[in-house]
Amino acid sequence: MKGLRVFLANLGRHTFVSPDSTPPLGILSLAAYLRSKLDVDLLLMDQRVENASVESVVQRAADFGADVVGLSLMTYYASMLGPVTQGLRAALPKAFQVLGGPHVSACQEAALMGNVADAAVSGEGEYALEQIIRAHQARADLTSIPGLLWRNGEGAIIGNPGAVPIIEDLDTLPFLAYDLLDIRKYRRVQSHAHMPPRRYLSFFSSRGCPCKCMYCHQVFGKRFRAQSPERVVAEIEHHTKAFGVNNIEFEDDIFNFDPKRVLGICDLIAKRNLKLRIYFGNGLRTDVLTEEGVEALVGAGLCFSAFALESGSPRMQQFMGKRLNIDKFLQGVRWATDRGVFAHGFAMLGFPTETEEDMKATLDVVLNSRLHTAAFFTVVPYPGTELYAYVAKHTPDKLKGFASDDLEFIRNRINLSEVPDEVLFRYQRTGFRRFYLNPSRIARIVRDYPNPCFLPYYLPMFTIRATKRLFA
Ligand code: B12
Ligand code: SF4
Repeated sequence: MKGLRVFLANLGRHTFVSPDSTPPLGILSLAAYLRSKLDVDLLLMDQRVENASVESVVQRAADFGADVVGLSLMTYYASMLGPVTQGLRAALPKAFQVLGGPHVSACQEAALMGNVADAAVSGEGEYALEQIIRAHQARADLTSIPGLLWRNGEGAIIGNPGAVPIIEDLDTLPFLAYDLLDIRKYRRVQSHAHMPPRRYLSFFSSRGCPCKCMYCHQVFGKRFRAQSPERVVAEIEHHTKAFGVNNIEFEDDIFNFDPKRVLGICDLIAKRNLKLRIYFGNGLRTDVLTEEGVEALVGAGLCFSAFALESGSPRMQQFMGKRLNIDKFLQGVRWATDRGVFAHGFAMLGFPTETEEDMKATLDVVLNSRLHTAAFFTVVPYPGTELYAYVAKHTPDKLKGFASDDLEFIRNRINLSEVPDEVLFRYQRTGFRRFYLNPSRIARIVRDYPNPCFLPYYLPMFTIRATKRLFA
């Protein structure tokens, strides 16, 4: 195979409401894998970090002369698929267009509706994309690629039997193709860790999460698979040295699921004297966190972590399937903050069946915790989740006029709970206000914020959060 041109784009925009942008680990992993297996020329584009228009995406692919275009996206950006794929079809009529990422995993064959892409891959894309490219090059048909969704000559959407194969041994994956990305662009925008702009790299060291939260998409399945400490640290060392960066963020769903692995990673970071500053934008799970693990992570450079409580009501914990032990949550946050880690909390209000008492319990836990910052979200049902199926079955009227592929989606004010709208949104406003307008919390933010010299940059962000929904 020679000279095939593969253009991979992460679709998205960063907006005032969602200002964060992180390196697109999906296409970075696909690119690394493809070049280890095939002789291909690769061009990567992150529309989100560039805030580029649909026309720019098409133009970039056309200028490159792409033979294969891979588009990665969340459902949030699905309304872009029609214009992007039609634009690509007009500019590059022969290019094979394939969709992937969380949107396809959540929406399956529906991801191919309303656009002209040729195929879509649900779940992990490495093996499947390799096979698609090989088939495209050999002009072979696509019927033998397990689990592939594709459009036949008559335009019908076909789902091949079987499942898209997953990578069993994540140590076999080549290092992320960071050399194909201009990482300087990411220091100009907010990262997932809600820290001021700075030079950093993101990593994803495990796939699959055995937990059963009803609002989650579970892109990587239920079985936890992880890279070994040696593989994780070798990749970190390679990239941080190559780019002269010491800030790293992990995006894993449940990084600390295996406490021994955590200790192994920290031990190697210490032995290699990597002098890292480590951030968990997506969080550490508190019911499998150990004090020894926190101690080791702090020794390895941990300075920021998110902690997802979601609800302070034990009844809601059972209902939503998260089943977090609330005392362990508070203890985990304390272990971290006692050692100087800056802690950000996630809370959700407004689950189906949720009462005012449940909401009060959530506010009580968050307000009385040692978290430095927190976000109170209202619950939104995303298609493809168990939560969405529950709402569609029990209260279908609540889904009327609700478009999850809309860029304004995040502003949707849906109320799935038992309480009237004004009560739900009052709890959200009160949560933000009481949390942030607390002098001792403000003092702790100032004391513990990683990189204190950046605090002045943080003030506008803090003000936005402190006043969020305050006047709505
Ligand atoms: C980092 C992250 C973000 C970043 C941005 C990510 C980005 N680069 O664009 C930020 C913090 C901005 C973010 C925001 C949100 N996020 Co987010 N985020 C993540 C997180 C934690 C990690 C993503 C990642 O790096 N994964 C690792 C890589 C390797 O996986 P991957 O990208 O999925 O790629 C693999 C496959 O999907 C596939 N693949 C990917 N692309 C392609 C392309 C082709 C052509 C092919 C064939 C295959 C393929 O192959 C890859 C390798 O196997 C995921 C959780 C998760 N488990 O992935 C949630 C996740 C993607 N987010 C999610 C959600 C819901 C959101 C929000 C809407 C949350 C909210 N309510 O605010 C917002 C969106 C707001 C907005 N304005 O965009 C959902 C997406 C659900 C969906 N249906 O789209 C996820 C899956 C979380 C979950 N478990 O429910 N997020
Ligand atoms: S712990 Fe996180 S990744 Fe796992 S099911 Fe719950 S929300 Fe999803």
